[in-house]
Amino acid sequence: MRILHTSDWHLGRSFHRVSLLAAQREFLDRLVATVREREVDAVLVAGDVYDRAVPPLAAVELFDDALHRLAGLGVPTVMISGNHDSPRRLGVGAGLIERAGIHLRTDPAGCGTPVVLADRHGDVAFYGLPYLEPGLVRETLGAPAGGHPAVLGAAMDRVRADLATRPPGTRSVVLAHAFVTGGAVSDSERDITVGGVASVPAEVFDGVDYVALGHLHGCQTLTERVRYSGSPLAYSFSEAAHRKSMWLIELAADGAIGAAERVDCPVPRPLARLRGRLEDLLADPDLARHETAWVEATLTDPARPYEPMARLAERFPHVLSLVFDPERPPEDPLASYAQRLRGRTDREIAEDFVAHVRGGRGPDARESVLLGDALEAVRVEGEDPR
Ligand SMILES: [Mn+2]
Repeated sequence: MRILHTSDWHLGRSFHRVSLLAAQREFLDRLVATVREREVDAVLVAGDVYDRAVPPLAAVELFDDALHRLAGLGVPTVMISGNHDSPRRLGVGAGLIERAGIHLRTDPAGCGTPVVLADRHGDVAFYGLPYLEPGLVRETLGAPAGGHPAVLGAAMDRVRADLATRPPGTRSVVLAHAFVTGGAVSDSERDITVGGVASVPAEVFDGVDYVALGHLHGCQTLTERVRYSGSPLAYSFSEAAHRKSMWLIELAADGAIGAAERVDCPVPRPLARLRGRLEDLLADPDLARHETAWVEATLTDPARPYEPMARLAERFPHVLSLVFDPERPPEDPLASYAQRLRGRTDREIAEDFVAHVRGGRGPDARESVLLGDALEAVRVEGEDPR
């Protein structure tokens, strides 16, 4: 069975101030063409269909168009909600859409109920595990604890229990939206840390033939059977070196991965991260190849130059982002604010702030828990507004 695995469309997202709607439409054209030309048997979309819980109308219309085109191909599609989607909003109409062969799984209670497709070698059971927000789904899944490993483990127990009741030789595929340990992050994923832990070990998925992951935006292979497709477009400058693609997976008769091929996504415009003094960036002939790129420039001038954005735009008309990182002597105490925050969690920054305003006395254990709860509440609210 030939499977096309994609995720993290983030329909409606823009790149700095540029709308990506046309680029997202072009990606969907490539998806549809690939399904047709490569005779794909099943399409998998592993979450983050939309960028926001309440997406803009143009994004909803683009999704509607994608659904019609996928249904028109007559190729079954399995989709799950990601941490950026509102599962309840995305799930509206799922019962009706199912009749068109598009299986949209947004309810954690359905984790153990697969979509069963068949080829000449027998059945393949597809289990769609929507993004599982521990605090919201722990009870539903009867998980023994509240973190990501416990709730995803409980969902996978349901998958394995259902699989055990199926005819021997039934192949299995899981779709999940999670941060699996060992995966590489970029700047455009929203943090899902709960109780200090964001990731789950890959072993949580033991017992199934293929795991189609979403959440991390770089295409990556954790094991032969556990892969991220990554997002179809770069959503931050940290992805400048990514090659954006979909996985075309050949699931063999015995459940082995017969072949795994990367199908490239269209690139609307390359990205470039430039660094140096303004006058050098404007003069360096080596940078000519970036003149048509979307540019992030980090200026290292010791003093902030006059109107840097306008001057950069004369050479790089698609410059979108400007960062100041002035060169200073190594022992200079005036290291920039951004430098001091780099690589630190929101919680560490908040705890330092408390220490700063209280003359060096940081939060005690109780206050620290309160801070953690408050940060988590804000995060969950942002994901699932009622
Ligand atoms: Mn995402």
